[in-house]
Amino acid sequence: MFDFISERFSSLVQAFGSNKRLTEQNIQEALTTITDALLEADVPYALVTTFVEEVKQEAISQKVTASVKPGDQFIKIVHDRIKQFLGAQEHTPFAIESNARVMVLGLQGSGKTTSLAKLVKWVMTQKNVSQQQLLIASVDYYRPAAIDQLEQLAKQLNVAFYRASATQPVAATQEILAYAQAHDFSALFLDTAGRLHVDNQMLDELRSVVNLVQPTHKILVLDAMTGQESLTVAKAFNEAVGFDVAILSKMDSDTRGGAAFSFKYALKKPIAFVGVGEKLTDLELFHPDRVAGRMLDMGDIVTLVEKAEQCIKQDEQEEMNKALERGELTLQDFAKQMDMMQRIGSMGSILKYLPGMKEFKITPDMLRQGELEMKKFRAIISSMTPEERLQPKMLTASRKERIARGAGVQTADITNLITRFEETKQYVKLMSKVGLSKGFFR
Ligand SMILES: Nc1nc2c(ncn2[C@@H]2O[C@H](COP(=O)(O)OP(=O)(O)O)[C@@H](O)[C@H]2O)c(=O)[nH]1
Ligand SMILES: [Mg+2]
Repeated sequence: MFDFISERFSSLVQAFGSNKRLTEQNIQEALTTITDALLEADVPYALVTTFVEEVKQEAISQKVTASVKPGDQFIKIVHDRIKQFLGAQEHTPFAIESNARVMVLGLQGSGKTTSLAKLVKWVMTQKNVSQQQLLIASVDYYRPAAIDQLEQLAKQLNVAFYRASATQPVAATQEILAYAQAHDFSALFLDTAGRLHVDNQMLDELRSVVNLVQPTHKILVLDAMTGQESLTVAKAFNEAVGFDVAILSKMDSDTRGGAAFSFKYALKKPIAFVGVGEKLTDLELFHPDRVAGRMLDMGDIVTLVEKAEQCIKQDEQEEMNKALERGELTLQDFAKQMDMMQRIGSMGSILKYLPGMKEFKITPDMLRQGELEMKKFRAIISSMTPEERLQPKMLTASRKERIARGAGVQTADITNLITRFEETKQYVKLMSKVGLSKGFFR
């Protein structure tokens, strides 16, 4: 998510390895690195200067050079400053109370419709929320088929969807509100129309809809890929209709992270969530402290574990834990594990949450190889009979040939799978012996 910034910043962490002595010169060099990284990440110039000046002042005032572990302390100053720039100490709690009316605003293509659906999915994972009480609707009559897109998503979510018979935003809004009230829905999620650029007709339309709905949550959706430009867009929306929090979409793309870095400071409003993919589960709460850690390539295990919990059902997790504790992993479990991994995200996206990964220099090619291998393994296992999955020993040459044909791979791939599987099994056995295996991600 913050690859770009963290690639530059991780050199800082390395250069200031814990006991390194700080001099005026290497502090100045570090500040230059920070300046360059932020400018390249498309953070506005004035903001970069402010940030760097604050880091410098603090470094001087704390007499970093005299402390025991000056390197660590300097990195901590940078970390804390980033955290402060990104928002408060903690993330902004986001909750849907009863009688909530949630509206998303933003330009066309910014990710409003997708983010609205992701948000509903997220709300459904919260305690005290009954899925039956949620209603999804849209007043996007600008983009053809926009409402169909949302209806599809509502179906996937298995949440009620209402299509107004009017095709004019204000009349449709009235209908939707009446419907929500008549059927006792406790939360309404309303999608709105955008335009390619900020435009008065859109803002007028939004104002009238907002006046009618009196939303409890006005959420601005911004495309992180548009960099600095997104700050200008946010300001325009803020002046015209106002908003409470933002969702920054497409943080998984090769965005340089500048928009996320600058948002809170420039708009004085928090980012509540970031979108990290096209799937409905690809929405993360925005935690300034975790993000600061990621920018410095310190990893973000907490988010990874949360992601795993969201994508993997409790009973699946427990079943896997049991298999692991017994130390009796079968190929079936192995396939299941790969399947669980896949649901959390691609290998590349998972690695991004682990600390110090930049140092390993994992190339896109290595990731492709890994993904390919996993795909092959899954195909091979699904071409096996249930007995073969339980007892790989029975895989004779002729069976291997049959499976290879079925899975569209070479027999060597099957041998490779068995080797990997045996290694994993030995490892798991060892772990369960020393009592370390507490499951997949714990
Ligand atoms: N990779 C990625 N794509 C996204 C994300 N959010 C939205 N998109 C894609 O961006 C495009 C526009 O999204 P949509 O919700 O239709 O935008 P809207 O016009 O504002 O409603 C769609 O193809 C989405 O799949 C995200 O977080 N990551
Ligand atoms: Mg839309």
